[in-house]
Amino acid sequence: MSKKIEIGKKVAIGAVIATALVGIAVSPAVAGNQIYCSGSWVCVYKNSYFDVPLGYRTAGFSLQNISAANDNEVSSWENRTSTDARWYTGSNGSGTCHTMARFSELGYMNPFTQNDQMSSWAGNGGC
Ligand SMILES: [Ca+2]
Repeated sequence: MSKKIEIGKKVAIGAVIATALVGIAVSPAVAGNQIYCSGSWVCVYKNSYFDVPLGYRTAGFSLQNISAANDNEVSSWENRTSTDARWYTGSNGSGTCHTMARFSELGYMNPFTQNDQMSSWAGNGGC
């Protein structure tokens, strides 16, 4: 009798773990670099898949240029704010604009049109 109860418990625990794993798989908004980008921020990284943080801003920040040291270096980003953000290939909002939608991320920026091309960004809306 007691063995049957034990087996039942193990099955129940297994089901809980399986449910948790499925939950992680279908929640891309909580991926990214949760250690660095731990607040309601827009975060950018030097390498793909949220490696080597370069900086972060809170929601709604005004248009600004990327620092000279990090200009044309960003290779992935995440927007953990509830506001759309955007970035430009040129300084001062010039060049091509790309939206960084609220609660989204891009671990691998297009190597031909986006990677290492970010020169300015803003957190007060999309393109
Ligand atoms: Ca880079």
